[in-house]
Amino acid sequence: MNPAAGSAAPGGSESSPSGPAGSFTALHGALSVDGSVLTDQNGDPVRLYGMSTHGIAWFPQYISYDTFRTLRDDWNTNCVRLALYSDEYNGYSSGGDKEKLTDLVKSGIDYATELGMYVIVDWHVLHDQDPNVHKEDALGFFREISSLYRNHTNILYEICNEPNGYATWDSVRSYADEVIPLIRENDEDAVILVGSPAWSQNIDQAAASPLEFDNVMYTLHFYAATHTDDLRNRLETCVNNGLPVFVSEFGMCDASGNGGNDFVQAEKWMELLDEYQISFFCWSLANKDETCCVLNPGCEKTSDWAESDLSESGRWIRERFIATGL
Ligand code: IDC
Repeated sequence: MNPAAGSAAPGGSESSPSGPAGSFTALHGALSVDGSVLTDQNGDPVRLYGMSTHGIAWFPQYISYDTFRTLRDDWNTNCVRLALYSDEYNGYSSGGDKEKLTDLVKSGIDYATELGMYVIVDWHVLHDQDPNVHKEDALGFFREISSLYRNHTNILYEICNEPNGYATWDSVRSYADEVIPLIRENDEDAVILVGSPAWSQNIDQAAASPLEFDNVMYTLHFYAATHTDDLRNRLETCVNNGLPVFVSEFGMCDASGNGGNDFVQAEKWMELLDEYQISFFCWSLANKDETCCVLNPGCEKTSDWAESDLSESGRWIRERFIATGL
């Protein structure tokens, strides 16, 4: 095996851990956080954007080379987020097949790597509310992935999607204080994304008491038909005060994932994200019958979609990705 290929990554072990020569990931390499800005291996600002999968236990069909190729070439995106629910139906810690789910994550990383895309490994805390509920599983999962892919420069670790309910910033912090050093034992420079209470809206609490680690960004999630000026103002204040913010999930509809899209508010969000060059990921890549999904219900294609395969959300966000440019 070519030692440059590094880890014993299954499936994609032939591809270089930083992606094919000339690819986006090969050009930008290992990322780091400089003040509030995500930067590439040359110290230049870099912006990641693309689609989030839906729960991979429910929609495994979109973990495919051709799906990601279409997202790269036809949707003009440079990164994919892999959403692994911890505690919804058949989640990693709630009855799902751990090995199968981990294999799906590995395949997703391998396809992204072969395509020269960055990839976010998202431990999708939601129903569990407090990430400490399944902390042991999270530690086991992140230990496995970060050790297998220790030489990859294209992985970002999102350690808790959306703490909510009774979860406090202190409980998130104590979770992060265990998970981050464990990932860093294997991959000392990996960029790590951290959520905050109230479904990753309370970034002001993180700003008031940031984690002690470097190369960390704080996620802010919005759903445009629900979250408007207040949350935008919070984002702006935090970034202006130097907080590194990363929008690892958003929707154009309301926070239930349904209801109508509000493209006026969504456009305001996009303008703000453009102004600060903040990374952004749309929820979600699936054909479920809900507004947030970018494929029409009934569309069975997993790649090379025609305009008519896309939902209203899909048509809008694809245009937005293309307009963003690389
Ligand atoms: C929603 C899905 C829906 C699923 C539900 C599970 O769209 O199909 O049944 O989760 O509880 C989030 C979450 C994300 C939600 C999404 C829409 O991160 O998992 O997905 N949302 O409700 N935060 C705000 C909205």
